[in-house]
Amino acid sequence: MSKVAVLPGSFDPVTLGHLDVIARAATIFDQVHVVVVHNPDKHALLPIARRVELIQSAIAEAGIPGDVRVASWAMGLLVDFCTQVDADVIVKGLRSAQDVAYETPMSIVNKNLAGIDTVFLLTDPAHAHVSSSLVRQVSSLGGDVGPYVPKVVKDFLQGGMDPHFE
Ligand code: COD
Repeated sequence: MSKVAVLPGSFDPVTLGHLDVIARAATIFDQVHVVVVHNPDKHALLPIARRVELIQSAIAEAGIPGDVRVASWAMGLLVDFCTQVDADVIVKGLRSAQDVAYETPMSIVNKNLAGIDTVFLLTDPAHAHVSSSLVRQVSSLGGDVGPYVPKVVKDFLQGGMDPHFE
């Protein structure tokens, strides 16, 4: 039976840590829906549509195989998106005990709301220190974000944008 996963985040912007989790989820599940959701607790840098484009380009650039789809969701609960795509599980990445503390209540609430489990993939240690907020900070201060993000994101943030993004 085909297994469908939803991989949510704010992805502002998508990082190499996110991309690694997406690639690994694509080897485990038959269909992966990466979904960009606004996180009201975070000050946004990029419009949602731009984040979707950057994820799509990063997936293509990395040659991630499998059925990976990218969408955004602004219609309320994440579990409603999960129902819409008939998902079996939610997938999240974990970097630290802090992530466990942040993700655990969301996982329990999503289970209570819709009976859907959350599967956690441990970060690749090479990306354990990487976060979108770190990237936003380094970028805003003129530093090199190359070690933390896909090339398409680096190019976008550092101004050498593909005309596709203009
Ligand atoms: N390595 C591995 N994993 C990583 C890395 C890394 N370097 N960086 C981030 N991750 C993981 C995060 O732990 C997270 O699992 C995922 O990638 C996305 O991270 P972010 O930072 O882009 O996204 P968040 O944490 O801001 O996203 C939070 C959501 C928007 C998913 C959440 O707020 C949500 O589900 N909102 C929907 C509203 C809802 O339904 N609420 C009720 C239920 S709680």
